[in-house]
Amino acid sequence: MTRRSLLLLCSLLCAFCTGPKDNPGTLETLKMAASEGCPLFGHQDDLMYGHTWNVTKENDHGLKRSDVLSTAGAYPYILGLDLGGLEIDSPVNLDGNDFNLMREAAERHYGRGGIVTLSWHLRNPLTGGDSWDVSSDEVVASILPGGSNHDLFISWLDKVSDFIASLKDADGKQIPVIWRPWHEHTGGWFWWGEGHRTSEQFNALWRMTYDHMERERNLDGLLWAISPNSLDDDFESWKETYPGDDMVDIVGLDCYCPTYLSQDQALPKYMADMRRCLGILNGFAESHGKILAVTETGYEGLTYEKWWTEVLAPAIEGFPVSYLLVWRNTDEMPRGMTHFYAPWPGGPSEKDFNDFVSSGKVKLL
Ligand code: BMA
Repeated sequence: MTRRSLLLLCSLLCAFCTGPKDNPGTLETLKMAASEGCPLFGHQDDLMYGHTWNVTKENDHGLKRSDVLSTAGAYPYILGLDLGGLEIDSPVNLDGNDFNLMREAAERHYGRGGIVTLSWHLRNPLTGGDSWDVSSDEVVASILPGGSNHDLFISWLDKVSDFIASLKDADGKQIPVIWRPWHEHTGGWFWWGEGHRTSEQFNALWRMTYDHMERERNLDGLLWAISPNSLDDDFESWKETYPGDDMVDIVGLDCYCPTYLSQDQALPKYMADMRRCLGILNGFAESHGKILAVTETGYEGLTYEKWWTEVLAPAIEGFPVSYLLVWRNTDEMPRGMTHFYAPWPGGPSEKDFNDFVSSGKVKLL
């Protein structure tokens, strides 16, 4: 049998499955959390740095610290990490995390019983800029088969695949991960986003990524998460950029509390956006047999003390959300000490986060 007909046979077989399900343990944990109405709590870069500490800078292989742990006494269930920078052989990711320490963090977290999710803020393969470089609308076309950057991009996918394959459990087996490429594609800020390619090109991009990682590289245990961002109008249109049931396990929403509005306006808008978009995604997830998640959320700086119990909890109440992930806690943003989304000891929402956890409406590790 030729390689081409073998690939075709694999595609046909997969078309009869409801989705890529080679990660039963993690899948069942997520389904259970969704059915219990108690999402698993996630935090981006939780083990890598936090309020006034950073394992890369301190070369700390202990990997014990966590702002969530020091606030609430337990690690987050989900650890988010980002692979941006791996594609250009950088030793650190785009936020300065050493990739070897990231590997250790992923393995340590999995060893503790947690779940790892990976995103990828990759460079722009056409211009050499970053993910936010939207100066050309030809980037996706250039990496699809036949495009001038196709081979380069496949070499990038191989580097990411190598990293994922190198994540091992105590028995030397590759650990399962929630893989969330091409996130926030319904927004216009990333080169793969709305306005910078057609819907068909996006779906082809996803398929190419999926085929390469699953079929060429045979990576085990990937759960594929797609995560459109909330939109002010016509969120329903996100479905045009859904690649297909055979290539997605989790449909998640990226929805942030807007910082460009005053608090009085931002909090109600966030709650309304979350409920409206989750309602649409939930209907979709149910009819397609997929798991619902809030793949990114948060309120930068957490300046509203009761954000957890009075804003986030009611915003997701009643939806079968399997996990929710808040973004990173860093003091290294150019505009100052505001880029914090998880609680920290002494921070404004410390008590409220503990109330949120003890209410049983979210689960830590
Ligand atoms: C964004 C910001 C950036 C960061 C990127 C990838 O939302 O936090 O500072 O580089 O995520 O983590």
